Amino acid sequence: MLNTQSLPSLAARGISAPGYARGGPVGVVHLGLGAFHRAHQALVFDALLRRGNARWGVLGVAMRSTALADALAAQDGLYAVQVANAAGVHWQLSGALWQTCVAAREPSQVVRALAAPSTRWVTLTVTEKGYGPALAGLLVQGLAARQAVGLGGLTLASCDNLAHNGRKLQALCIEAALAQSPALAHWIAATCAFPNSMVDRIVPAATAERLAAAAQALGVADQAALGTEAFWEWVIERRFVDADDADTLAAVGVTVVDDVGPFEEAKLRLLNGSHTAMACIGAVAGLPVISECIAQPAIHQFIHGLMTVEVGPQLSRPDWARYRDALLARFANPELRHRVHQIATDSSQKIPQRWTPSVLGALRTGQPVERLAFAAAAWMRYLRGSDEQGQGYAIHDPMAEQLQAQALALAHAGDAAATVQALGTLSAIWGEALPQEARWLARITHWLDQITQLGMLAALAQLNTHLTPTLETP
Ligand code: CS2
Repeated sequence: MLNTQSLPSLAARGISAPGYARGGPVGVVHLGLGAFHRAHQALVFDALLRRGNARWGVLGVAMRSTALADALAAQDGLYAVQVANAAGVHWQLSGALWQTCVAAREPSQVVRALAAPSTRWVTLTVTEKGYGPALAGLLVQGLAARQAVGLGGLTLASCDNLAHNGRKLQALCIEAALAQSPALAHWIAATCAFPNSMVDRIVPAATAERLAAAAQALGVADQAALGTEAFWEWVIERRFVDADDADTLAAVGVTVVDDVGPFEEAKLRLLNGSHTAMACIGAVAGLPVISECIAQPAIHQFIHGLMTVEVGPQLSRPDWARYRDALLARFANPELRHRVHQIATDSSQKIPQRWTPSVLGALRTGQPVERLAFAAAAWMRYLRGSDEQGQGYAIHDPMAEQLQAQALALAHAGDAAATVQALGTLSAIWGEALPQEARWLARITHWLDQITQLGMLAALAQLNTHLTPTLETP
């Protein structure tokens, strides 16, 4: 099994070991030990540590699940990441995780770490649904302990796919602190920094195949191995407790800006918006992974049109067309095997960031919404819980029970308009204004009918023929 003892043999295989001392007091507490953090921020911290900056060792906190935290602990926090793009594949070892624990099992360890003098940063990847009172309670307990012993504040960087993620986290913490003591809330507002940040790297959940490839490449088993693409981007707002962190992070490739807004908007709506659309389409059509979706000419044309005609023109990121082209290539990466069902998980929490603002913007400016309506219809079809080959699948979503019951009841009645009336008017997903837009609801109904009658890909081909790019491309 991979651990500190394996490092010399890995070096012999051309995999460079972290050449720095590991295991001192950590500088970063990270909440949410999923694949994304381990293949993104943790590798940035590993790069800083490799440059001799010992302040970026991480305590990796799993919120609930114990298996991964324990597997990592047994491996001394070491794990390998397979990085793949058209140029080739290589393995990289991360030494940034110095300790791991589980918030639900060892909450006091998390609070102690938050209140430790060495801790300077908190990063979070707790997913959209994680931003609730439990998270705020944990953070505020740690911050209160810092205040009580006279320590300074922390930089708390949300790395979740939420618009204005730093501001949301700040509001959540200050609200929770206010319930305890106005002085604490004031202290947090005055001493802690909550930068907005946009993080981007496609990191699928690990598979048995990936773990087998890791064992082969490393010569030892690695239960925490991952695969990812070569591309990564971290754009973070210049808002740190220690202003010097801006240069430190920039030196290893992080982009520090005054306003993350244009980057996060483009990423959520182009990358994540396309992802959720392909996830629903692919799940219903029986296409298991994103690279197989985008390899279908009808889906490629649809996603290109969605980004070019309906989403891109609204964005303020100036180079969005270049970002779009890069995305089409990234989606096609055959090594990633990014499962559509993984991306379709929690769609009710994702659509409000990924689609709703684009629909509203397009309606406001008189742009077409045909492809967005198709995506919404694909999601409603997806919620029935079985694909076009009759294969059933589970819907993993905090609203699953309600959503699936509605999708199924109405599907049996064969009434697309009633389905759209039920699922297209949920304000938690679509806001207050969209459920009033009769034209929008009518287009979803049209496509849901077509998908039901013709099948997903045939309906998509029909949409593509009707929306010829020459008429629409600006
Ligand atoms: C994906 C994201 O699972 C999902 O919802 O859309 O995890 C996506 O891969 C990342 O945000 C890419 O940066």
